Amino acid sequence: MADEDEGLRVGPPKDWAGGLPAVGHAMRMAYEQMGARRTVLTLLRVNQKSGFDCPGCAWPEGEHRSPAEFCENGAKAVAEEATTRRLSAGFFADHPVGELATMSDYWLGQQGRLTEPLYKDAGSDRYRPIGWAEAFRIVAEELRALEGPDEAVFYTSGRTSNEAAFAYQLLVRRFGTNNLPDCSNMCHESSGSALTETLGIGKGTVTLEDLHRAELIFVVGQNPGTNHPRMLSALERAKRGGARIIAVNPLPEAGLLRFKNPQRPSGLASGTALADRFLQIRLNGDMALFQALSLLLLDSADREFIEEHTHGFAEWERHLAALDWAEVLEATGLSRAELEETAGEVRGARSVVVCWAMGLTQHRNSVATIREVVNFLLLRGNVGRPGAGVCPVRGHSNVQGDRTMGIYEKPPADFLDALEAEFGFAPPRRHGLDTVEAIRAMRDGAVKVFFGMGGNFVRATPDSEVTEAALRRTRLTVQVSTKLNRSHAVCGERALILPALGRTERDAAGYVTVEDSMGLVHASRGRLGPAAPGLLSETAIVCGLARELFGDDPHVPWAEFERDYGAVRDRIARVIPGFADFNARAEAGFALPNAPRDERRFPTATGRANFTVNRLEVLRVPPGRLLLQTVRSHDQYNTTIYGLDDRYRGVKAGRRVLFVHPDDLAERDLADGDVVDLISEWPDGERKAKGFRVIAYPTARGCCAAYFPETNVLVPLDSVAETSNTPTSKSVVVRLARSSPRSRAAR
Ligand SMILES: Nc1nc2c(c(=O)[nH]1)N[C@H]1C(S)=C(S)[C@@H](COP(=O)(O)OP(=O)(O)OC[C@H]3O[C@@H](n4cnc5c(=O)[nH]c(N)nc54)[C@H](O)[C@@H]3O)O[C@H]1N2
Ligand SMILES: Nc1nc2c(c(=O)[nH]1)N[C@H]1C(S)=C(S)[C@@H](COP(=O)(O)OP(=O)(O)OC[C@H]3O[C@@H](n4cnc5c(=O)[nH]c(N)nc54)[C@H](O)[C@@H]3O)O[C@H]1N2
Ligand SMILES: [Mo]
Repeated sequence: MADEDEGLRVGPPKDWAGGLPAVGHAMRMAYEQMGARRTVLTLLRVNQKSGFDCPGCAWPEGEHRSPAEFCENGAKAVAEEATTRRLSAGFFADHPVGELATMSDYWLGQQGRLTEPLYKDAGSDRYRPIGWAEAFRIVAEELRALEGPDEAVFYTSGRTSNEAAFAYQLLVRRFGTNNLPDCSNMCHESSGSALTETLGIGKGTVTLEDLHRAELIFVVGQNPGTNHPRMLSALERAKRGGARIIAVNPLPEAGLLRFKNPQRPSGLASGTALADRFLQIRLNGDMALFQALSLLLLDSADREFIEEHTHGFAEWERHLAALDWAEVLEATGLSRAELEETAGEVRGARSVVVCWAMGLTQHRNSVATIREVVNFLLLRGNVGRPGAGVCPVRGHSNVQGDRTMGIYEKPPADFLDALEAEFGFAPPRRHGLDTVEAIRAMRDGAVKVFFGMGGNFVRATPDSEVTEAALRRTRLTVQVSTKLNRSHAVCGERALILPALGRTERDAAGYVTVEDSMGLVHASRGRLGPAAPGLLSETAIVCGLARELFGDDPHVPWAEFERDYGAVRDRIARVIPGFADFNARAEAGFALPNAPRDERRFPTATGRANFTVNRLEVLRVPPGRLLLQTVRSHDQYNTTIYGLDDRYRGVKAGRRVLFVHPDDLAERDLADGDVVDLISEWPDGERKAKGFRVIAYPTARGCCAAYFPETNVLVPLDSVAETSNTPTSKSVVVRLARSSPRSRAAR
């Protein structure tokens, strides 16, 4: 693999995000991928009423869309899909699978759109073109050859439309398994687990309007300047309305500090200071933070709300009273004064929203931490009233919708009952495998077919070496994809790549729909011509396979689904609550019912919002070690690498970097510019990622950060969050070892 880091340069980090450089940067990338005309055509249609939903993130659109709802990273996501680059006819003849497996994620992604179905036979080392009928026949053949349906897993990434997702889960359950792991298992699963138990809904409870009206907004464990840039406009608007913002993060992320809104001329010059307070917390210190704040606020509890709507308060209050301040200060790295001042701000605010993303969800105690966020909000009645509530900020543009459609390995009984009533077959009741369990099952030979609806399973998952071996052990891997990625190269004995239409492209079967992070459902309609004549939509791929597998199916009209997505929506309307009259309402868009938000009703086991007792455990790092978090750079979308810069953090032309506090460097006799290997120690052996250039960076003490997916190799498969089983990608104990400059090039 070429050393892409050769030109690596490091400068000072920025303290503001957005502004003209963001526009320029996005335009340059879009132009490189698409040329001038297409750049204008596509970027004007992102998130417009008659256009397509941005594949970038799940942040909602809002009422007043500016003519170009401009967002740098949204533009990059669009350009990546709408690129005019195509994988050439001879590409796979020239590049055997073994060679592709050595190429970087960046190189793979830059090769352009997939244009035809491809097949790698057992014993061959090359993909060759194949017809769709033949491809479906191979998948059906391998599925039928299994000893039981649970020997197959069906993964989903979060871009899949509602219609495709509904058809897909139907195919999988019709086949007979609930093995439907998804990217959510690695993402907001901890939020879903905690919120379902405590509030009775696995989603957020605020609208954009609530955010605009909030008096105090916490942004915890999230880097919106890079990952949800349009959220900055909402935060800016809230500030204009008088809101205060508290950022809780080990890193001083540019977007949290100051925002120059490219939408408003006045925003370009000086920008708006966003965070009024920056709590530079240690990794994994959030549970201690929220417990401490709650303790300080106990005397200002909303007794009426607690009495009327909640359960478990007295026990929780007793537990809090025993909180050990020394542990709080150790876990958070914050001072008591900072905590007291923050509590004072909460006390003075009539409405509080807490927003969060991966900084809260990817730790061993994530579910407990998020439960503690809920306790904190319930204490002062900050759920189910205007301007207040929980706001887990979702990642992939339709990851929330996919769950609503039944992409879930643990489907609730009432969902399965509704499917059974509608289609007249008995769906499997036994829970299926999540992402981590699916890897274990493939590793152990218990799962023999892997089907991926989008995504890049091999690179998104932890313990890269273990996971790669697991996939290579399967009989067949099938990847429904738009672009080449490493999951095509690290494959089963037989392998198929099925190229799909993207969001930006015209689809003869009609528009599709998606659900954003705040539970609004709306239509998405691509206008560009398909990247190649041979592409099928994801729904068509599902239906084509279903027809091959089930023949003339008396239960599901697959051919009709394929012709007209309206027919899929009619069925969704009858199966899933909140979708009545779906077809009539889809184009205008509508909000899904949300009991806590709409009615202050909490459909939990107790019928009330639950306070929960969570024992504080300080994550103590052994001497000499650091706690590593794996984050996104500004130029990537998960495993898709748009470019090699991380502008806001001052990094140019390279990715193998490690951000460490200067004092932690000094303690280790290391200096900015040194090259180190990262080693994670685990009972079953050490894991190593080689050759990272150290950057002296103002992160919290004892903590460090590097980019994923390069560092996934360090996260052991069995290091997961309790309950949600999410890999602990934000708290990996590592040792640094000085490395020879040569190992920089090695992977
Ligand atoms: N451009 C772009 N947009 C994206 C994505 C992308 O890759 N690129 N990915 C999409 C997806 S799938 C998702 S899930 C989201 C992810 O959105 P984010 O969650 O913003 O993504 P990360 O880069 O993982 O950033 C984690 C943030 O949490 C902080 N953090 C880490 N650990 C802790 C902790 O213990 N406590 C606190 N308080 N903070 C912590 C980190 O310093 C960092 O700021 O973005 C979505 N949008
Ligand atoms: N260490 C570490 N690991 C992590 C994380 C972390 O913070 N740290 N974050 C986790 C999170 S939050 C997530 S969500 C996962 C992401 O996991 P995934 O969703 O599996 O990964 P992506 O990189 O988003 O998938 C990119 C691929 O999707 C395909 N694709 C893009 N658009 C489409 C489309 O419209 N249709 C189809 N069929 N395919 C398409 C392209 O081929 C592209 O290569 O990674 C997780 N892994
Ligand atoms: Mo995600």
